[in-house]
Amino acid sequence: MNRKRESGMRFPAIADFIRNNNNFFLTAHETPDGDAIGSEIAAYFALKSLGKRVRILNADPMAEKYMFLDTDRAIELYKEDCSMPEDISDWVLIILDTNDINNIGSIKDNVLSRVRDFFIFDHHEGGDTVESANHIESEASSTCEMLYELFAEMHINMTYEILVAVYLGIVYDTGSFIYPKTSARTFAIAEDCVKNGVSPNYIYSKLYESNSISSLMLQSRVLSTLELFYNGHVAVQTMLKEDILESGALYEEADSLINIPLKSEDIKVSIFFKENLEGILRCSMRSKGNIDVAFIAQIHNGGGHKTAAGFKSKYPLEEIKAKVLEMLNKYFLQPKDDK
Ligand SMILES: [Mn+2]
Repeated sequence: MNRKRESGMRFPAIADFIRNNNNFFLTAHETPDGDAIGSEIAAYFALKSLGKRVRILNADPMAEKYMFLDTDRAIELYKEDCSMPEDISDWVLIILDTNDINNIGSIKDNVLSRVRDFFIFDHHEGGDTVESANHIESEASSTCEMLYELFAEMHINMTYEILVAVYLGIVYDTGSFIYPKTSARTFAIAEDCVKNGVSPNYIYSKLYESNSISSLMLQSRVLSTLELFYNGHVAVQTMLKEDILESGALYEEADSLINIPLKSEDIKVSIFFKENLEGILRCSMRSKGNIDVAFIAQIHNGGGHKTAAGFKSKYPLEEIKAKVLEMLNKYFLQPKDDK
């Protein structure tokens, strides 16, 4: 991306898109995380303040812990009997926190295909081939960080509701200001949020101290599946449908379990296979240092960043596990089985 400060404007295309339209749908990637929800809420209030009509429509439910951001109860879950505007051809769609239109679930066929136009606003890698209108900055820490800077450039009044959503998205996507894309501007934006009333401790408690007992039980089950490969450098955890049902937890409560193995110094890659209640198997990967896991996701029609990526598997568990482990071969001299 080019941050052309000389020309004065960094976000001319999306700013025009916002100015030139009046009716907006907002969406984000499937199983929306803190940055996806934070982005939707921040964009919702910003667009509202410009007098726009705005609806947030997601393919998957959001985790309970994010609900406090949605003070207008604006986030809707797409269902077949959802009431859609009669003038939907006068509406446009902004896709946040993903640059892959296959990653927005049922919104693709039910909203994207029916609106007049759409715009992708994102910070993930792999957007080089995106042909639609878009603004993608793969070195930004989060979509929320980019939105803050867009709204600042558009002179939008940053209310508490916008700032609290922006702050939450940044904290989530930077792992509390420690992941590689955390920059001085990330801190500058966070500082402005805190100066204007956002409480870091309150957001911490919402994000990390609001889990249910059933999610704790799910965590204990998932951690018990831990397997190590490549001389203890690659961790694999697995969650099956039964684990969700028997713990009583929600699928989205497994969100952060992939980060646990990375707390061990030796673990360089953490892989998490998780099956949802419909039996769809997803592979998520996180890595440290110079290990690129995005290429594995891209080969399987997924996406993400160098150190955080994922895809939906077409193969059964054992088969896809073998394939993914094999692809990490080039990073590790040792054989994959630690026997
Ligand atoms: Mn993000």
